[in-house]
This record gives sequence, C-alpha cells and structure tokens, in this order.
Amino acid sequence: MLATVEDGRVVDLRGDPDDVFSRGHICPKGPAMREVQEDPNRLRHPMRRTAGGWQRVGWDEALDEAARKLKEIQRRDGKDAAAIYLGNPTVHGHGAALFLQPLLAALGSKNRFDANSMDANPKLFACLQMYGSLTAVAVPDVDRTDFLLMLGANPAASNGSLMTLGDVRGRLRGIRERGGRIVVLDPRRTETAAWADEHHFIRPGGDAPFLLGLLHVLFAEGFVVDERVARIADGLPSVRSLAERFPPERVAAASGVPAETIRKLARAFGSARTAVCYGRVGTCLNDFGCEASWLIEVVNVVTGNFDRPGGAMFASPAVDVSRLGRWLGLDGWNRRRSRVRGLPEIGGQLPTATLAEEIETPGAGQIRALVTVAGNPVLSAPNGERLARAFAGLEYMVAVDFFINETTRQAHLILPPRYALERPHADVVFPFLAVRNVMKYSEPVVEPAPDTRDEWEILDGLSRRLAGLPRWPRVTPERVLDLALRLGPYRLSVDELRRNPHGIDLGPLRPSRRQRVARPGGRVDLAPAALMEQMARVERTVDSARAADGLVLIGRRQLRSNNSWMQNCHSLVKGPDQTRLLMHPGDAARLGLVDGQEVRVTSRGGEVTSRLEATDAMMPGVVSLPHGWSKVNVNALTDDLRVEPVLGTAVLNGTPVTVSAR
Ligand SMILES: Nc1nc2c(c(=O)[nH]1)N[C@H]1C(S)=C(S)[C@@H](COP(=O)(O)OP(=O)(O)OC[C@H]3O[C@@H](n4cnc5c(=O)[nH]c(N)nc54)[C@H](O)[C@@H]3O)O[C@H]1N2
Ligand SMILES: Nc1nc2c(c(=O)[nH]1)N[C@H]1C(S)=C(S)[C@@H](COP(=O)(O)OP(=O)(O)OC[C@H]3O[C@@H](n4cnc5c(=O)[nH]c(N)nc54)[C@H](O)[C@@H]3O)O[C@H]1N2
Ligand SMILES: [Mo]
Repeated sequence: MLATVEDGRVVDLRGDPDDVFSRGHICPKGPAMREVQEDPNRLRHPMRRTAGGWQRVGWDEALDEAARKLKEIQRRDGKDAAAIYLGNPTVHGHGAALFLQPLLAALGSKNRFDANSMDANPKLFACLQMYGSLTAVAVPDVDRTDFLLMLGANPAASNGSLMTLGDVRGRLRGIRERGGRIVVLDPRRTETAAWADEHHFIRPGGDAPFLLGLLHVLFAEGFVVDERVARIADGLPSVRSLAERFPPERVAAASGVPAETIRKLARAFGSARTAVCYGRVGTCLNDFGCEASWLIEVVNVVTGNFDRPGGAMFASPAVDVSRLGRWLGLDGWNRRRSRVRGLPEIGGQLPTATLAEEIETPGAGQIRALVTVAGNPVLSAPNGERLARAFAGLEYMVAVDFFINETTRQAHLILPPRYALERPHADVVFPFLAVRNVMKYSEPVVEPAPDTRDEWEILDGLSRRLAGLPRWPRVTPERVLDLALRLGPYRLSVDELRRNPHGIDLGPLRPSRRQRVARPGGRVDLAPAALMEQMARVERTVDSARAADGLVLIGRRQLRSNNSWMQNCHSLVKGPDQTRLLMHPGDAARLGLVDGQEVRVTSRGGEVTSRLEATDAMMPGVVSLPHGWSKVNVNALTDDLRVEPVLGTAVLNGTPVTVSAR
C-alpha cells in the first residue's frame, strides 16, 4: 500500500499500483488500517486489571509481573500448568513469527494451543502424510491453470487462503480470459461463485464422498496414466481400489451432488490440459476434514497435475520456511496427547477445542495460567462461552494484544504491541503459500508513540525473564530476517529488499518436488495408513446418508471483516447488517418465517438471535452465519465436543440447529 502521512498521521492509505504482487488491488480492510491506527480504544501501554478498572503500568513492571506469576505457578504445579494460545495474526509479522519460538521454549509447557486447530490443520496433516512435511503445502498455480476446481473456499471475500493471491479478482479472471474454467462447490452460492463458470451446491461435510466419486470416474474412464503416477508416487493401487468402491451414484446422497454432475466434472477435470483441485476452510472444518484434504491432493497427483505448471505447485520463498520448520521439529503428529480428552498434537500444538476442559479439570497437569498472543478464542473457538468461564477461573492470565475484547478482558495484564503501521513489516510465512514467488520489506510509515513496544520486544522481554537470561544484547528481528534471507535460495538481504519497496518478483512457481517432498526419493505417499484407516468411517456415512431433515449451520467470511477484530472500523461495519442468518426461501416457508424477521437460532449448546435473510443462494437445509461478531456469536452455537477424530480439529461447519421466530 501507499501511505500519505501528514504531521505524523496517516491521512490516506491506498493500493500501490507498482506493487509486484497486488498491482495496487487491495481489499477494504487495507484503507481501514488507518482507523485502527487512530482508534482511541487501541491500547498503547500495558494495562493491569484491578478492582477499580484497568490501570496503566510501566513496561518493566508489567513484564516482571507476568514472568514472576507464570514462574511461580509453574514452580508449584509443573511447567504444563502455564499454557499458551497463539492466534491468527502471529503469522502476519516477522516480529512475532520469529520471536515466538524462543517464548515457547522459555515457557517450556506442553500445553500449546493455536488457531490452526480451527483452520488449516487437516490440510497440513494431509501434506505431512503425503509429502513428509507440514510445510510442503502445494498451492494452485492460478496464473497458468486451465481448470480450477474449488471446494469450500471463498477467495472473493477471503483473498485466498493457503493460496496467497495478490489481485485475486484479476488473477481468477485471468483463468477465464485464457479460455480456462472455474468451478465452485459450496453449500452457498458465494461471491466467488459469481466469478466462476459453474457453481454446484454440496452438502456440508460432503467433500470426501464427492471426491471419492470424482476419483472413481477419473480412474474408470482412463484419466489416470499409471506409469506417469508411479514415477513419482507410491500407493496408487490402494487408491485405485478405494475409488473403485465409490461410483458417483453411491456418494450422491452424502455429497448432495448429483451423480451426473460428478461424472461431468471428472471428465472436464481429467481432459483439461492442466487442472488443479483446491479446498479450504469449508473442506477442513467438518467431520471428514483430513480425508477431504487428502483426497484433494490425490486428485491432483493421479491426474498428473502435481508439481507441474498449471497444477498444484510449491512456492520457493526467499525465506526457506521448510528448513526453519525442520530445525524447529515441527514436522510431527501424535507424539503426545492432551491430558483430558487424549487429542493428538500436530506441529507441537494441541487442539483449542480442548482448552476449556484442560483448564476446568483438576489433577496433575491442570492449566492454571495462560498467555494469549494475538488471539480471541472466546469468539473464535467452539463453545466460546465455556472458554470465557474457564478463563475467569484461571489463577493468572496475560494477553499480548492491543484491544480489550471478549478474551483479553479476562486477563490480569494486557501487553499491547505497536500496530502494523508503526513497525517494519516483512512477510515470512505467506510467501511460501503464494501463487508467485515474491518478497517485500516495508518500513514503518509513522513514528511509534512514545513509550510503546514492538511485538518482538514484548515477546523477547517475556522470554528472557522466564528463562532467566540477561536482557542485553538483543538480536533484532531484522538481524534474524537478514540471516534467513541470505541463507535462502535467492541470497537476498534486508538491504536489498529496502532498495525495492514495491517488492521483488522472484518469478513463477517452479517444479520442485525433489527439494520439497521430504520423503525418500522425493516420492509422494498416495495412501498413508492414517488416512486409509478412516475410510471405513467415510463408507458408513456414505451409505447411511439420506435426505437431510433438519437444518445445519455453516460459516461465512465477509470482505469487510477480519475474524473477530476489525469491527471498530466504521468504514467496515457501516451499511446493512452483516450478521444476518441466510436461509433458503423454501426452508423459510416451511418454518413459517419471512425475510427480515428476527429469529432465534438454537443448537445443542447455545442460542443466538439474528435477522433472517431468505435467499436461494443457500442450499436447502443449510443456513449461514459469519463468525467473529460478539452480538451474534456463532461460536455460542458450535460445540467444543464436536471434533474430527484424526486431529481433534473443531467441526465448525455443519452444526445442527433449529430456527424459530423470536
Ligand atoms: N465458527 C467459526 N469459527 C471460526 C472460523 C470459522 O470459519 N467459523 N474460522 C477460524 C479461523 S480460520 C481462525 S484463523 C480463527 C481465528 O481465531 P483467533 O486468532 O483467536 O482470532 P482473531 O479474531 O483472528 O483474533 C486476533 C486477535 O489479535 C489481535 N491482534 C491483531 N493484530 C495483532 C498484532 O499484530 N499483534 C498482537 N499481539 N495482536 C494482534 C486482535 O486485537 C485480536 O484480538 O477463528 C476460527 N473460528
Ligand atoms: N475478509 C476477510 N478475509 C479473510 C478472513 C476474514 O475474516 N475476512 N479470514 C482469513 C482467515 S483466518 C482464513 S483461514 C481465510 C479463509 O479463507 P476461505 O476458506 O477462502 O474463506 P471462507 O469464507 O471461510 O470459505 C469457506 C467456504 O466454505 C463453505 N463451506 C462451509 N462448509 C462447507 C463444506 O462442508 N464443504 C464445502 N465444500 N464448503 C463448505 C462456506 O460456505 C464458505 O463459502 O480467510 C482469510 N481472509
Ligand atoms: Mo484462519
């Protein structure tokens, strides 16, 4: 973005037309950053909760207190008595991304939770199983593909996820301008569907059955060239005999996609010059998130679209995230399990769906203290209200965040970092998920307010106190970044990035299976045991599926919101109410409800009220609410006990609900 600064204040923020990746196309949240910067509610100094309200404290006093309390509790009850929760923005800046590891090490607790257990873990798991690494995430080569088959993703609103896109609209339009096609499968006809050639409804959780039917046709009709697949992958016979058992007719009811449509899509995919299947939050956050994520990769590999232009490819980022991941021992799963429900870790992190019970359940290893960094799990985690009650019972809680919100208001102490416009910025995480290799470094655009701290200084300050290390000398994020860049494949440096403020274009994605697939010979495992053994469960569901009688609830991201936290920005929340419940008009008529009416939405665990919008953009039997809003908290309806069995990922979509007049 380009910022205009007058008298130390940002007066204008807009897209940078010379940016090598976005070409100046940004979303409404970009300009709204000015409002976050100016927001009087944004904290600049540490705040302590007292009987008389929040009181400002000095930085040293605050950091000393946090470290002392955490250590006291850990000394008494063991290291695991202090837990940490890492929220989504921890990956959005190099300060946090590079300085969280030392904090995790200094805390030394096995009770680590993160937002990925409500997001991408099933996909990362599929990558770990098939390609040997959580960081071996193949992304659609959007700029060259002839056919994009998209399941449960809405990049028109989300800007692309595990598929970092600059100029999302232009890039997707490019597929069609080249004569290619985009097909979307989603229980809602989304904003992305409006940009696509075709949209088909799919039942929430219906992706794994659909993909099995798709694979059946791909195999049966000769779209799989065995010799070509066998050159790079093992397990083809297992996958073939699996797919043989699922003709489209068998999966039609469970997927909600007619058998004829599945056949047609398989033929279109199989005969396209290049094609790529891609799935995101919708495919991950259901009972078969791991299986669906795996089958998506299988579709790409068996049709010869893996690691080739126009298919699913690996980015080659300037900072070698895979190497960092290996050093940090991220590439693992099920090396230990959570105390209460026995859910497995992945990448060292436990599922957030079990955090509340780990706090509530007495016994050795009970969580008594918590650090949250850039997260708002009370709104973002299933059964958030239970979590809020659990937080209230903690002996000590400290939040690294610059807003007092549903989560941080439970903390004894809040440590607010500087905002993005007051600190240098380099993206070290997302280039490894980008559809083109790019790297950029941005200087701060405004002077930070006096006596404020950068995120890394807070994390570093806390780590050093916890570990009992001297406070000086410190290694800055710029030094770490510079080293990582110099060790990376392009031998870049921070100075070189500084000389190129519009970013450095490092070219299109390149075939790199041998470097990126961390298995012997760079070979892909098409049929990992951990996934094959789930197939009996899929089979049972497929065969017991019948026309749904009740309603199920799914989520909806919106262009003008950002999970739970930009709702202080007037430019984003003005206009029509964004929290309406979407429902098919046929369902509304059946329930005697009318468009615009106030309704009560009830689930096993909770209730919210919302206004009804009757729209044929919804699949019959499915209703939709966005997440992240406090007045209509969708996660008051979701269930912390509903997790998929492989990883314990929260099943945030497909929640059974009833809707009635209020
Ligand atoms: N029902 C339902 N629930 C969902 C989802 C869904 O689709 N449906 N999506 C899930 C997904 S994909 C995700 S990623 C999670 C997100 O879950 P969380 O990460 O827990 O929630 P966020 O709303 O992203 O919270 C971000 C917090 O970080 C703070 N913050 C912003 N920038 C910074 C910064 O630079 N430093 C620090 N320290 N703090 C900062 C904000 O004030 C806010 O409190 O929600 C999940 N929850
Ligand atoms: N504007 C905006 N952008 C964002 C965010 C934001 O809050 N606001 N959040 C960011 C984050 S943290 C993430 S993880 C990404 C997510 O990025 P995306 O995954 O692209 O975004 P979602 O809108 O969650 O898309 C999920 C889609 O899945 C559909 N769906 C639900 N259940 C199912 C199902 O069972 N099967 C199928 N096939 N579809 C289903 C929903 O209708 C929805 O359209 O977006 C990021 N970008
Ligand atoms: Mo996310």
